[in-house]
Amino acid sequence: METTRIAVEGMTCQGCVNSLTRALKSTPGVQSATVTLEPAQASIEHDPLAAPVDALRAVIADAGFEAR
Ligand SMILES: [Cu+2]
Repeated sequence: METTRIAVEGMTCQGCVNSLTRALKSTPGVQSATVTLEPAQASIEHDPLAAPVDALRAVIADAGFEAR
């Protein structure tokens, strides 16, 4: 497992935090995900082979936010 922190733009409320958390946690290879508004970021514990960083960034984009 590896922990990756990604800055996320576009989240405005707890609803955004919750939906992104759900999207990340339902991604195969992701063990846990903690999303916060302040600072606006996602901290993700993941298997880098099953869920590489590029895939995590794609999940964030698909959820409607911008990975920085
Ligand atoms: Cu929101």
